[in-house]
Amino acid sequence: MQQIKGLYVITDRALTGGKDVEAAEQSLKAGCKIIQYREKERPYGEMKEKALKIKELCRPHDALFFVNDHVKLAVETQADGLHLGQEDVSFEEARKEFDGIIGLSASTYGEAIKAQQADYIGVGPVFPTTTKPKTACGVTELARIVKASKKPIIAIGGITLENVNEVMDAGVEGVAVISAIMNGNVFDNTRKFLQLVEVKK
Ligand code: TZP
Ligand code: MG
Repeated sequence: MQQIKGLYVITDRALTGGKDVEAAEQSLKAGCKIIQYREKERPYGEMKEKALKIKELCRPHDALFFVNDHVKLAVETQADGLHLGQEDVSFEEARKEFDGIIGLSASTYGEAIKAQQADYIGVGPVFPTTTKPKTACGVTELARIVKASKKPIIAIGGITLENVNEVMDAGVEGVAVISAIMNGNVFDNTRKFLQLVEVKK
């Protein structure tokens, strides 16, 4: 199983004015090696079409393609990975149908300890963020989770170019970013994040 580390970029249809596939392409061109297609509202057919496009874009860039929430979509697009939240189908149920990488979300120490069957754990929000209005755990708690976890931790939530060094210093394997990459010039934002994340890896 490929290691999940470094910069993990997540699409957002609203922030990109519906151009989430194009945004994914820009991020891949800038060097991002992990992309997650995150969509919670559109019809299945549209999601599948976009997911397949992003997956195809990943191939020449040797990047991993992840699907958020939807087990069926991950199976049918033969995604490299699937990411599940606390409210989604359980890891065990998903594993019966999907044999790729499975990541789980945790927002607290307790949730992270319970999620140790996952291939990696997405911990956050680390900082307050409008993308997911939930209590932020902070960097100190993040570092405590990293120490206790046997599985790689990917930090998420409110991560920006200004705080990414501090987050990496907590010992995480990588950082997942939505708004600080999807707002504005996706290519430039990705480049800037990679410059900071790569040296800390
Ligand atoms: N899970 C925890 S925080 C978060 C998710 C999906 C949102 C991250 O988005 P942003 O815009 O990078 O804060
Ligand atoms: Mg989810």
